[in-house]
Amino acid sequence: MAHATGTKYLKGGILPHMWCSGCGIGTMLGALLRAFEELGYTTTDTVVVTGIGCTGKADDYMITNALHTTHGRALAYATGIKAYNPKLNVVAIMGDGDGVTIGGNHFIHACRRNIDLTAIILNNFNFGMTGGQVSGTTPPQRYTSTTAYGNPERDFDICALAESAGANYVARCTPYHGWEMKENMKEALTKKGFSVVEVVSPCPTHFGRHNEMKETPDMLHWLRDRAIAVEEYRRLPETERAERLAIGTLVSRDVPDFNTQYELVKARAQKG
Ligand SMILES: Cc1ncc(C[n+]2csc(CCOP(=O)(O)OP(=O)(O)O)c2C)c(N)n1
Ligand code: SF4
Repeated sequence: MAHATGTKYLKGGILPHMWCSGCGIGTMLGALLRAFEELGYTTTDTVVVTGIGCTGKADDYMITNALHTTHGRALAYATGIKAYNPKLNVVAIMGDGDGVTIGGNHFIHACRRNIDLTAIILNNFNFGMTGGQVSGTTPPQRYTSTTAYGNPERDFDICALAESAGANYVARCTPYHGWEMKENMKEALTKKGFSVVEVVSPCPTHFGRHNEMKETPDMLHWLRDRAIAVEEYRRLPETERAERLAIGTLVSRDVPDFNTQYELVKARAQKG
C-alpha cells in the first residue's frame, strides 16, 4: 500500500507524539523524514543523534539508527560517528539550548572542523522542556520564566555564528514554510562538509505565553509575518531589516571537509 512520504521512518504504535499543540518540532521532523525519503536514505545508512530536550525527543519516533546523548553534546557524538564511518549519513537534532547554549563550544568547533554532517537546530528562543528558561537565543528584552522583567542579554544569531565559524552550508527555515524547510534539509544533507539548518519555531507553551502569543497559532503567524526570502532580505535597506527574518539558503560553499583533510594526513603518515 502507498504511504505518505516520510512515514516509513516512523516507529509504529508510538503516536500521538508528546509535543504540545502548536509546537513546531513535529513539522520539523515531518520535513526531515520527507527529505530522507526523497534522497533514498535507508534506516541502516542513517544515524540520528539527539541531545536532551523537547527537540531531543525526536529520535524516539524514528526507526533509523539513533543515539540519544547528553544535553549539549550531540555534536561530539555525531562527530565521532562520522569520523569512524564516513559512509553514514549523520544528522544531529538539537534545541537552541542543546545546540548553541550549553552546546555552544561543540557547535563552533564542529563548524570549524567542517565535518560532513548535518546539524538541525530548532530555535524556540528558550529551554522548552525544563520550563521555558532564558537561553542563548532569547532576544534582548523578551520575557521567559527566568527573565520575568525582560532579558538583559543579547542573543546569538545561529546562522551568522555558523557562517563565521566555518560551516559549508547554512539555512534558516520556519514550520510555517514546510516545503521550503524540506528542500533546505535536502540541500544540507547532500552538501559535503558541516551543514546547519536553523528552524525558528513556536513554543506556545512557554515562549509564546510569556510574550503575548498565548494562542496556538499566534507564534506561527508571528513567523509568517516576519519571514522573508533571503534574496529579498538582502535588498532591504538596513533600517528595515531588524524586524525581519531571512529564510532560505544563507551560505553554500565548498571548503574541503574534515574527512577529506584527514585522508591527506593518513596518506602522509602511511608513507612514513
Ligand atoms: C548537563 C545538563 N544540564 C541541564 C540539563 C537539564 N535540561 C534538560 S533539557 C534542558 C533544556 C532543553 O532546551 P533546548 O535544548 O532549547 O530544547 P527544547 O526543550 O526547547 O526543545 C535542560 C536545561 C541536563 N539534562 N543536562
Ligand atoms: S514545551 Fe515548547 S518546545 Fe516543548 S513540546 Fe511544548 S511547545 Fe514544544
